[in-house]
Parts: sequence; C-alpha cells; structure tokens
Amino acid sequence: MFKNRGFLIIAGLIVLAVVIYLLSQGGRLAALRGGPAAEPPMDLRNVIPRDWAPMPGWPRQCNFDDDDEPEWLLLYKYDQARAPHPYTKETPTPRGPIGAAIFDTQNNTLPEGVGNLSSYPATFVIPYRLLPDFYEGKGQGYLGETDVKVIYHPPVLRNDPCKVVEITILGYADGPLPTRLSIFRWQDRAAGYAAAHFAGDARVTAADALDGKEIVREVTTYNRLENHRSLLCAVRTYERRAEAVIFDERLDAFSIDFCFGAPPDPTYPEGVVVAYLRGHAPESREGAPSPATNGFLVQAATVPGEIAPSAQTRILALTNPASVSRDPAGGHTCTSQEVKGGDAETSSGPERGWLCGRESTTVETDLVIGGQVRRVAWQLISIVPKQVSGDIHWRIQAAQVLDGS
Ligand SMILES: [Ca+2]
Ligand SMILES: [Ca+2]
Repeated sequence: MFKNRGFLIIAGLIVLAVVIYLLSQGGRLAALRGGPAAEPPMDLRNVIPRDWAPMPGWPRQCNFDDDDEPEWLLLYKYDQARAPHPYTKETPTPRGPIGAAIFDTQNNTLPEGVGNLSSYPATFVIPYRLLPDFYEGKGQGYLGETDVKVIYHPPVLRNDPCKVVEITILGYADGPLPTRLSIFRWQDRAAGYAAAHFAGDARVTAADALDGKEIVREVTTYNRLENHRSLLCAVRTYERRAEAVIFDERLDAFSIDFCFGAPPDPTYPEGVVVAYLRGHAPESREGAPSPATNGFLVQAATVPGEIAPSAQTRILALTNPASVSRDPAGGHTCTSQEVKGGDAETSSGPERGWLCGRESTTVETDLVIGGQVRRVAWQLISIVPKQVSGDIHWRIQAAQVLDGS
C-alpha cells in the first residue's frame, strides 16, 4: 500500500519535471522566432511604477534616440475602472487608458578616479513619459483604451538592428477603427520626445500609408456631433510642418460630414441634405428601391445655382428639424414634378406607386459659398411607396439662401 503511494508520488514528480522542461523549451523556441520581448533588466523593473500594468509583450527594446544604446519602450494600462455590465451579473471588464514611456538606461560617465575605483560603471534609468504627460505640447491625452498598434518609422527589417526615427501609435476604444493617433520623435535630453496627438471619437485617419515607410503628414479626425441621429461628425484636417512633429489645422478644410461615409439613402432629412451637398446620389437599398427622383432632389426642385454640391462643399453648421409636419390628407400620389413618370399608379398597379408629401420638414445649414458663410434653408418632403412594407425616403423640394451672415 505505502509502496504504491511512493511509486505514484515519484511518477507524478517525473511527469511534472517533463512538463516544466517542455514549457521552458516552448518559451525558448518562441523567443528564437522573435516572439515575446526579452526580459527587462532588474533595475528597469524596479523603476516601473507599481500602479502601471505593462501590456502583454512589453517593454520592448529598440534604439529611439541619437545614441547607440537601445532604450526600452513600455506600454502600460493605468487608471483602470470597472463599469457594471447592464442586465448581467458578469464581472465588469477593467477599462481605462493606455500610456507609454521610454526608459533610457544611461551609463554614468564619471571617469574612474581615486575615490571611484570600480571598473563597473554605475547605470541609471531616465523614464521619458510619452503619454500621458502633464506638460504642454503633447496634447495632454492618452494612447488608446482597449488596444494600441505601434508603427515604427522607418520599419524595422528582419535581422536588422532596431533603430527608429519616429513612433506612430494608433489607439482603439473597442471596434476596429482607431480613435486616437499619436506621434513621437526624439528631440534632445532635456525635452525628451516631441509629440503630436489627435483624437476623434468616431475615428481618426492618416492620409499616408501606415506601414512606417513614410512619416504621417496629414491626419483627419472625425468627432461626432452631440448625440447625432444621422452619425454626422465635425471633420478636421491637420497638416504637418516639414519633419518637425508640429501639425497645423487646415482651417479651410473644416466641414460637417458623415462619420463613416454616406449611407445609400439616409433615413433622417438632415442626412439627405448632407449627402446631397457632399455630392452623393441615393442608391437603392436591397428590397427597397429608391423613387425615380433627380438624385436627392425631386424632379422639379428649385435650388439656387450658387450651391454646387461636391466632395469639397463645406458645411459649418446644421440644424436637426425638431419635428416634421404631417399632411392632414396623408400626402398625394407623386406628380411628374416630383418623381419621373409621375403617377406610376395608373400604369404599373398600386404596389408600384409612390406617395409624396405625407410629411414635410425644413433643415437649415451654414455653408461656405464663394468664400462667404451663407445660411441656407432646405424644404424636404417624404416619398413613401404605397406598399405597406416600404420605408420613407426624404427628398429636397427647394433650397433658399436666407442671408449673408
Ligand atoms: Ca539610443
Ligand atoms: Ca539613450
């Protein structure tokens, strides 16, 4: 009995030893394939603040400044909070910002002397904060919330030593579209790393390919208009000054536009106005054909010639119609002034007919026309198919330039 138990213990220990050996070999193989980052030195681990939680796989070593020594780039989570999930008892996921710092290990340059006979140079570590940082010039932000993607410029080729001129970091808050973009470049020992930081709560795009071959020269941010039902955004474009990490907003490029591009046939009237002004045309949705209008205009719409829709149209402000008016008669069968061919009901049967003007509404926009800001009022009517299942289409009946405010 006791003999058997002893045998089982020994066998168990052997199995455990084999498992530990295999796991250690696995780790070694992964490291040889360029997998996990090298272990940071002890003195680096001692200087990382305890309340920073390093992101998996970080810190990583690379040469980020003007000396020949490698530095350590650390990505970490901080200020993590837990918001409860509604309607479930699941444990809330920690949520909070992601930051980064570069740890610069520098050898003490004091020459060996009478009082300093050690041949081992003392080392000290300077932590350069990238973001968050409290000092001016960095945008005072953070890198991302749920994830980040780090892009080195120039890209580091396999087998080449890691040497980087600029770091671009895309930040994510759920979802696949980045909502933050940060750029860092070594300046000097006193100033550390220069930074540019952009945030768009819908998305951020960079005009240049983000493979690191080119530095980022133009950035566009999409920030949602407050609680906007048509997913409209304030769109701002920033241009870079030469090689410096300084970007200026192109004030002549600001416009309101769709956060994620124009939908085929916007559901809300102000969406139709924006789609028209930005040069789009309606596309039939599957199972819901568009009425035969002149794009987003009814056939005989009256729009002043000075309003020329294009991708460059600048919309500075826009009102949501608070309500729509309802025609007591329930609308009328569309005329040829509204839909091409007019009363389709007589020729094609009631299921193909369109009802015009059941609802109507007004949208106001501030547009840049000929270099001036002009307020334009847009009258829209609804066009609905007579079949019960059809959805509403909004079309522009008339536009009027109100003043030169
Ligand atoms: Ca260096
Ligand atoms: Ca250094």
